[in-house]
Order: sequence, then structure tokens, then C-alpha cells
Amino acid sequence: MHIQLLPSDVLIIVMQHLSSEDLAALARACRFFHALVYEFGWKGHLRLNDRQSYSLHKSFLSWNSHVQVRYHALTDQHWSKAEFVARPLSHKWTGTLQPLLAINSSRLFVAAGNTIYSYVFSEYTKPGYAPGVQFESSYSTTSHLQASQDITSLTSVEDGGKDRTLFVGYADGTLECVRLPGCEAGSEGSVFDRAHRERWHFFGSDLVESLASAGRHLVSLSSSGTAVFLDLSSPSSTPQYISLEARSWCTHLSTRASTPYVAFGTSSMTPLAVHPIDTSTLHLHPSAILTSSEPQSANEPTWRPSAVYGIAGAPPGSPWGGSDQILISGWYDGLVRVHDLRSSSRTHAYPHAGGPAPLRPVLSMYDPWTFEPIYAVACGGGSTSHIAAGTARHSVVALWDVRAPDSGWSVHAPGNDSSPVYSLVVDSSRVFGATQSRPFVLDFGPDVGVDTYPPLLRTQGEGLKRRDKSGHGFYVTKYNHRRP
Ligand SMILES: *[C@@H]1O[C@H](CO)[C@@H](O)[C@H](O)[C@H]1NC(C)=O
Ligand SMILES: CC(=O)N[C@H]1CO[C@H](CO)[C@@H](O)[C@@H]1O
Repeated sequence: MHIQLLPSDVLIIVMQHLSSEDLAALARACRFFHALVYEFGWKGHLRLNDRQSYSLHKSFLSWNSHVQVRYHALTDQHWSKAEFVARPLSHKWTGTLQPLLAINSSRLFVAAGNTIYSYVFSEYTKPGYAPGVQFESSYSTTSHLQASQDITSLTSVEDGGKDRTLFVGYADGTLECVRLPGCEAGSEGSVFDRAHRERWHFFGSDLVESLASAGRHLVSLSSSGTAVFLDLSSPSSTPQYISLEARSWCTHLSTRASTPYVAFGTSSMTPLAVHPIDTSTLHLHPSAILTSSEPQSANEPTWRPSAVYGIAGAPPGSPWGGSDQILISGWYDGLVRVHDLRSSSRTHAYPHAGGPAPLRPVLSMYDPWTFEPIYAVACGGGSTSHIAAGTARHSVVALWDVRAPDSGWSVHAPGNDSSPVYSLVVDSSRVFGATQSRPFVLDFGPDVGVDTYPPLLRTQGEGLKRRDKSGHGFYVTKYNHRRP
């Protein structure tokens, strides 16, 4: 029987299992298949190979399915060959800062010291060309510099599509909701108007270490372990406090799950714990304790306290099926661990009686050349299967494809500062990061041009190495690593 005699709906189902290269080849076979691929093939492929991207979100909405699949295929190729353009997003800051990044589908925000810089993703692009990232404005949160008023945590929150609202935590324990005013010319560096900010003092003088938001919920965490859970949709709802009684570092909020939860990273005997949220109530007691031991280790580990500095979830489209039961964490011992909350691999060497049996990681990764603490983790990138880790020294970002976790590669960010990578955002074709000296981007997209990123008027004295082949980025050192 000739294949064209099969009913179209059967062919459409078969096409869903083809790679983008196979679909392209099929479309060249004859008019019939060309029409079928362009009408159904690309669309079906996209449905099963969803890509999450903040900076390209609006562009994807306006590109047809074929253009999107093509962009993803080229981007994936660049990821698999570790080909990218590395660029600072701004000049070097004076002094050394501990910057933070936040993103939504209109803007990237960089907070450093007392200043919030906003970069906007351009709205109109040619189909298949990634939108540029333009510097929009910067705002100070105080009129005089004071370390106690440094920004120590940052997150963007849902604001009805305006994408201008941030929660900001400070070293002096203040939590603030700020709304970027409309961009007036010459507003650069101006102090935020009172009308655009609302404050809370939940933590006394305890530094606000971490913020996480999802939907209309927000978790804030202070350095000595007070967590406050807020429902932003009802301003009258009372904030809920829980106390972790440990030096605390990071938090992650998932509201997609059938049982929503908050994960906390601390320095303690149980450095990574998951607390369930039940009918909008955050529970004091954890429903899961996530440990550092490998599942295959024959002997139970001797229990050593450790610390978790970064937590991320797996985006939709990841090889785990985008399940919200997957948690990725960056640890003090230099390992990145992946836990699956559905796993049954548990350890019974639990130091305190009564809690849930601790879960072992399903995967762990490290750069065997450096066992520096991991300061930040993020997940996404090519094939939505990459994990990026910001390490504590030499501005190194380590990357792994979770489908081949034994071999990865690392790159020194442009400028090669002797700094941690404090914050990371992994978009589909872009990795945004920040060191003590500057924000930067690694762009794996097919079309980085001269005006994709803000111009750098001078590059002398910035510690930047010569331009790369493309002329749009800078030379950076990268190296492969394979687990012995
Ligand atoms: C960056 O620093 C590392 C050592 O910390 C060095 O091996 C590498 O050559 C440097 N790369 C550049 C581009 O300066
Ligand atoms: C419109 C939109 O996508 N806004 C997003 C901005 O980013 C935050 C989190 O980073 C999201 O919660 C918002 O949905």
C-alpha cells in the first residue's frame, strides 16, 4: 500500500514522533507531505517539544510553528556544541557587589547594591530573530549609599501583564514591593518614588536572604530562618510565619503541583526540606527531607551537616516531563543534586526520630576540576535539558545536559573576575548571570547581532579579552569535564 493512501490523521500521529530534521526531510519528499508537514507537522512537534523562554515568549507567540521549530533546532545545535556569544550586559560596576537577577516575559532586572537596572526585551522582531535586550532604566532604592540598605533578594511577581512589579528584600530586614514607573527619559539613577513602593517589616533587623514567587504567592526567608508566606491576591490575608531555626540561604516555591510546596535551603543537619502548602497554609513540618547521598552507595552515609545555596525546579518540556516533583539544588560541597519527590529511594540514617525518611538524589553532577560551593542553579536551555550552576570562584558557570550527566563543561564569564556567579537565569537560548562586577549573557541563539545587546562604549580596563569570531561577543575560557 502506498503511504499516501493512509488516512491523514494516521500520518499526523506518526509525524509527531519525528525529529525536526526528519520533518524537514519529509516536507521535501513531495507536495502532499510538504502540505501535511506545514499544516500539522510543525505544530504537533512544538506541542510535544515545548520551550519555555521569558525573553522570547512574546516573539514565539507571533512566529509560526515552522519558524519556532527551526529556531529551537538551531539553538539546540549550538548548545550541544557549546557554541555561544558571551557578552557583558553593562560596564563594570565600581566596587564589588552581590547582584541578583529576576525576569518576566518583558524584562530582565538586575539588582546590585542600592540600584535596580531594568533591561527590556524588544517587542517587534522579524520572525526567527530573537528580540534584542535593551537597557531601559535604573532606579535607586535610597538617596544615600548605606550597606544596611543593600538589596539582598529579588523576585518578579505577576502584575496583570505589566511586568513592572518586583519584591525586594534588604540587608536591614525590610521587604518591599516596588513598581517601576513608566519610563521617562532621563530617569536613569533616580530614586524610587514613595508612591511606587510598599513596605513590610516581618524580620526585625534580620537580613532578607531569599524571595520566591509563583502565581500570586510569595515566600520570603530571612538569614536566621524566619519564613513568611504571603497570598498577594488578598491583601487582607494574614502573613504566615514559620521558623526554620537554622542559618537559611534560599527558597523555592511551586504552586503547579497538586500539592503545592515550598523548599528551603539551609546550613543544618537537614539542609534541604520541602514543606507542603495545604489550602493556602504553609506547614511548619516538612513533608520531605532531601539528602546528599547517592542512591547506589552501599553503606549508609555518615551524617554530615551541609548547606544548600540554590534551588530550582524543572521547566515544562524538560526530560523529566516538566514535573514539579523534580527539585534541583546547589550545595556547599560543589555538587548539584536532583531529587524526585516521587522517588522511593530513601535512607534511614536520619539523625532525628519522627520525621519523614530522607530522600536520596536521583542524579548528581559536579565539575571534577573545581569543588567550589555552588551559589546558584537554574534549569532549561537547549532541548530544555540543561542545568547551569554558578560556582563560588573565578566566575565559572558549569553546565550539564541531564541526558549525559557524567560529562559537562564550564565557562568563565566575560571579565573572568575572581568572583562567584551569584545569580543565574536560563532561558531557552540564553543564560543570564551576574558576578560581583557585572551582569552577563551567554547567547546560544542563531542570530546574535550588533544591536542584540546594549552597546559597550568602552572595553578598556574592563578585563575583557579580545572580541570573538562573530565580533559580537568576547573571548572566554571554557573547558570540558568528565567524571572520572
Ligand atoms: C580566566 O581565568 C582562568 C583561571 O582562573 C584562566 O585559566 C583563564 O585563561 C582565564 N581566561 C581568560 C579569558 O582570561
Ligand atoms: C506576564 C508574565 O509572564 N509575567 C511573569 C513575570 O515573571 C514572573 C516570575 O518570574 C511570573 O510569575 C510572571 O508570570
